Formats: sequence, C-alpha cells, structure tokens
Amino acid sequence: MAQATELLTVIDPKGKGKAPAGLDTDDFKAMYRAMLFTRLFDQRGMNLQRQGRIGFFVPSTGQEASQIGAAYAMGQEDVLFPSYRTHSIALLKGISLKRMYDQMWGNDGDAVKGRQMPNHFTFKDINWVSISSPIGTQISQAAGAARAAQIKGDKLAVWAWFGDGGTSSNDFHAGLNFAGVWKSPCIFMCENNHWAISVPQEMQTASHSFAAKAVAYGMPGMRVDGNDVFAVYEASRQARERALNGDGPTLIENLTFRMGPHSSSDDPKRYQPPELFESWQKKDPIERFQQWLAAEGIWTEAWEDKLRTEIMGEIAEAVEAAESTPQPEIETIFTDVYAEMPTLLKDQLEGLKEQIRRDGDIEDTGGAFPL
Ligand SMILES: Cc1ncc(C[n+]2csc(CCOP(=O)(O)OP(=O)(O)O)c2C)c(N)n1
Ligand SMILES: [Mg+2]
Repeated sequence: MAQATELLTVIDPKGKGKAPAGLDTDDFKAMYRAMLFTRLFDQRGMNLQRQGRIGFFVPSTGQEASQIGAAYAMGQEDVLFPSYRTHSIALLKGISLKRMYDQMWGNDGDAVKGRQMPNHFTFKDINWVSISSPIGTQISQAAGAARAAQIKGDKLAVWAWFGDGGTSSNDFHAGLNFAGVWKSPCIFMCENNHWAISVPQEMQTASHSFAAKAVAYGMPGMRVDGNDVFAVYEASRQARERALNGDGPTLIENLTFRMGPHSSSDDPKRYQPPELFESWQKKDPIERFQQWLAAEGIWTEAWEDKLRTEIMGEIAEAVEAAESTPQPEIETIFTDVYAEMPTLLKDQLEGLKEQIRRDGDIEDTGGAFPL
C-alpha cells in the first residue's frame, strides 16, 4: 500500500503548476470565488461578534484551500461529518447565507431553533450531520455511517473533518481502526492547522506526520499542501475514487495554518510566536491561487473588485434578513423532542407561561456567549 511521506503540491509557492485534469476555467473561477467568499464571510463574522450582534464565531481564515479543494471533489450524495471550522463547505454546497446567519442568531429560521451553539450547523438537505462540540466524536460516527453505506450498497463517500488535535481522541482510533477493518468508503480529512487552541502540533504527537498514522490502520495516508487548492482537490478526488471503487478508506492530512484566533473567544497573541504567523501569512492560500489565476489570464483586479462588491452585497443583505427574523417562540424550548409532549414538560411549559404573565418577558441577554 502506497504511503505518501512526500508533500503533495501542485501549485508551487510562486503560483506555477499544472491544473488537475477535469477542471476548466469555470471551475477555477468558482473555486476562487468560494475561497474569497469564505474569507469575507469570516471577516464579517468576527466583526458581528465584536459588535455584540452574534454570540460566537469560529473563523477558518488560512484554511480556505484545504476546505474548498476537498469540497470541490465531493459528490452531492456524499455524507458529511464536519467540524465547527468548515462552514465554507456548506457555502460551496449551496446553503444560503440567510440559513447560515439564522443559525448564528438562533432565530425562528434556524433549523434547530437556537438549541445549538452558534457555528454548529446542521443541514439535512446536503447530508451535513450536525456538528458536535466534543472533539473527535464525528470520526467514529462517520466510520459507522460509511459502514452502513457499504452494507446498503450506496455509491457514496462519507467524509469526517477534524483537526490535528482531533487525532488525539479515542474516536480517532476507533473510527480509523474499524474503517480499516471493514474497508469502508470513509475519507478522514485531518486539517493540520498547527494548533489545537493553544497546543502546538509538536505537543500533539511524536509521529513524523499525522498522515503516517494511517499505516497502523491499514489504509493509505496522504500528506498534502493544504494551502494549495489543486493539491487538496487532487488528493480528495483520488480518495473518493478509491472509496467508490470499494478500495476502502483514506487518511488525508492537509498542512495548513490557522491565520487567526481559534474562535471569537481566543487571542493567539498570548501563545503564538509572531514570526510563525508572519511566515504563514506569506503562504496565504488565496494569494497563491490568485497568482496562478493571474498567470493564466483569469484573475484581474477588475474581476477581484467585482467579486468583492458582489459578495459583500450578498452578505449585507443576508445579515439584515437574519437579524430582523424574530426569535423562536418560547414554546419551542419544549418541542421537537417527543411526538407527544409528556405531562412533566406540559406542566413546565404552563409554569413558564404563568411566570411570564406574572413577571414579564424573559430577560434578553443579547445573545452573549458565556465563554
Ligand atoms: C473532548 C473535548 N475536549 C476538549 C474540548 C475543547 N476544545 C475545543 S476546540 C479544541 C481544539 C481542537 O483542535 P483541533 O482538533 O486541532 O481543531 P482546530 O480547532 O484547530 O480546527 C479543544 C481542545 C472539546 N471541545 N472536546
Ligand atoms: Mg488544529
């Protein structure tokens, strides 16, 4: 079994390289737009949180190639077990901005009526399983879903997304072990962004890479330049082909960098050497792809300006629409769990209504997240 210790790169740091077969100019443009969209969505998300308009935000700045390259290789029928940092995939798969923001506001348009933490999306229509906060749990769930797909004969791949920190979880072992044993169609996407909040990757493992861990589970491991959208696309495409051909799972490690805080509750300046950040800033995945596109005569400043104006307009419109959507009715705290509400909950609901009649409405905390 081929084990890649070499780093798979297509676009070199100077922006030169041959595009993977099967992609044309429309694809290149769509990939670039999705990466830029993600960056602008992140900037706006952080600003909205700082303005106190949403409670919490998890940016993915620096990881756009690592996510969009893979998302571009996914099939519409594939099942996703994402991480809290992979909203770019939902945007690429056509989830509207309004739905993304409805979740962040936890308003009446939100599928789960504000019951999940902001940024923990669930989108049944694109087979996007609800994001779990506990690190790694999605890995074993994905292995189970891939086994189910295998038994049913479904022609699809199941993707589990997690970080370098996620590889230290029990679920990483359980998930990869059984996917290897069953040879199920599972793709394990490890985004090695070098940090698990303040824990650097050297403190996470003594292995020479995260991809090397695939050897122990009897599956191919690929080490990919995660700031190179074509390299990520190519590795993901190959992994998906293997999955659909019945050749089993793959572990992909995308080497990338979190060019920002872990979340809106974090300040990396307290633990990250500034020189490290600056060295990765020079490897910005959007700039790398932009250079390639410019050399092909596809990227121009005028196109960039047009794209930015378009995207910022779409974001502004969706923010306004989500912010003016009402909060869910108070009754929804008690619904959607039982088909028939048990007496205990009915009593609690009546008690709550009585309290509101007596003391007035529940105090609005402004959506502040308690961390
Ligand atoms: C089981 C568990 N332990 C600790 C945490 C707190 N926590 C949230 S995110 C995180 C870091 C995860 O890092 P990584 O897997 O590298 O993903 P990244 O955030 O870098 O994308 C930790 C420790 C948690 N959510 N769940
Ligand atoms: Mg990480």
